[in-house]
Amino acid sequence: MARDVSYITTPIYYVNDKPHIGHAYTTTVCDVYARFMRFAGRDVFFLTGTDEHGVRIEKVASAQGITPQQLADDNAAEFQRVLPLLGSTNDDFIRTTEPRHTRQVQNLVQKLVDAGVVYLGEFEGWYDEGQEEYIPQNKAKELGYKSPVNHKPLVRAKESNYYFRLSAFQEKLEKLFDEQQDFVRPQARRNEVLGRLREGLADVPISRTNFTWGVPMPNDPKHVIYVWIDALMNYVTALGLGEPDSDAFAQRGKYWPPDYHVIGKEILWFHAVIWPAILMALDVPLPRCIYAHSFWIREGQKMSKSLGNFIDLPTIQKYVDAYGLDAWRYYMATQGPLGATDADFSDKHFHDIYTTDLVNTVGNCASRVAAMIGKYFDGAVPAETDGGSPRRIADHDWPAICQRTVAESRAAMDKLDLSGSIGAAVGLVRKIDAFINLTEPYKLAKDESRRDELGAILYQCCEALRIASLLLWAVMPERMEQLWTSMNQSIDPRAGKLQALTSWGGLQSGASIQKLALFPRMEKPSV
Ligand code: ME8
Repeated sequence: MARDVSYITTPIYYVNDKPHIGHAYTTTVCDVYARFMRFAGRDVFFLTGTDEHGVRIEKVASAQGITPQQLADDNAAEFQRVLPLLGSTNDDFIRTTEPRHTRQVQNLVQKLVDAGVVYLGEFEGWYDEGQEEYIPQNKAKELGYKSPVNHKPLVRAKESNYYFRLSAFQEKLEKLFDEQQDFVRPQARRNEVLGRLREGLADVPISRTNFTWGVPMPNDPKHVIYVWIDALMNYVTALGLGEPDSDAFAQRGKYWPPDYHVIGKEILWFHAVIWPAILMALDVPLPRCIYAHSFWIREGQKMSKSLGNFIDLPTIQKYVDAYGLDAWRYYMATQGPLGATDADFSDKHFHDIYTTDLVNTVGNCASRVAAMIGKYFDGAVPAETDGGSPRRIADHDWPAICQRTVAESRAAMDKLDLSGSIGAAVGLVRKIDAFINLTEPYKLAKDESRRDELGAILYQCCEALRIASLLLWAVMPERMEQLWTSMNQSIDPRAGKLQALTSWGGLQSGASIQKLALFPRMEKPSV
């Protein structure tokens, strides 16, 4: 059912690390969706933030000789500084050390205690210190008692902990996966989670006593709430769901539940199993979809700090400086790993996509159309109509072609199929190019008796280009706004009028058009 509000979230990023392509990617995916949906008239809330608690942060801070709060403050500021550089239009930035968050986490955990789904128990098991995660006995054996992530030995740990009664949600979760086939996407990730779910669920410890950097357990402060529980709750605390009397809830409560929690595949279990169980226990509606993307790899190799091949912020900056922010966003959104397989980032691929799609297609079409209108009509958009209705030239029903493209682009974006949505718009630009090649306006221009036809062709090209540019705005806002300026179009995407603006005929004949170089041709990869 169509909703007039939308909520989309990134994972909240750990402050033990500096921003890199992984963070930039997830943020850009959410941003493109948020911008598109706002333009389409939805009231959107886009959330990102930082995950600041846990033993990992405590350790990194102590190694640097600073307090965990200092480390969190410095790195959260860095994440916040980077967001505008990526063109992010997030509506809030939540930090898990903020009182608004910690207060609500305590309220929510207390509710879980009151509901009988959190209890105090004793536990002994194999613990991965790097991931702060217990590994089940059979899995630990399979892994040779080593961390699957950093390959350090697992340690035998014993704790008196608060437990979340995850086992009580086995049936409900299976039913959820069954009834809501799209709850986890893509399909391959859903199948993996479902497979593991069917192996059976054990209760999970949700408190720790071996360190202090976290939210204290309500009424038992020697226990600190496990960082993952604290972190997952950011999605509801930002909207005030843990304080129903708050202003935050009055203003933002309407945004729940989210359309998408966009995450990386490595954190799917927490989001697809533990989080819905917590929400069920709290009697809060579930998200529409947990979308677990795959990873960027680089030149065919996994990115890692030890290989020194991580695409870090200075590298991202180099691409942005050389090709422009919009080209960076375009590459992220259309070539990224939203599907079930990893995506390879390479200099050459980046350059090729920039050249093929942006220089040779979008940029070239815009300058070609503007140049012809400049040359044959003194830069004023010619008239299309022939006795009141659009002319049909070379069997092209442009209003229908554009309408179909808009519907396709919109439907794909709704499914978070960014490359499908953007690809539909770029496909429209390709159709314009093909139409020019077919009708050869430069030849018609020599025949004065066919001037009306020439005018109609160029009107149709320009109008279809305007419609394509509206669909491309979410991914490439700066350049599309430049294009609108060159077409004398005053468009405010915040007004949410995408549908009305994309109806055929929005471009007035007589409007003056200027030629511009939207995407300058670049020599070989310059990064
Ligand atoms: O996991 N390619 O935080 P984090 C694509 N705090 N995306 C990547 C990537 C890559 N090579 N590497 C990382 C956390 N990512 C937790 C989340 S949410 C309640 C708590 C992305 O700083 C990916 O989206 O490690 C992943 O989920 C996120 O960066 C990890 O961020």
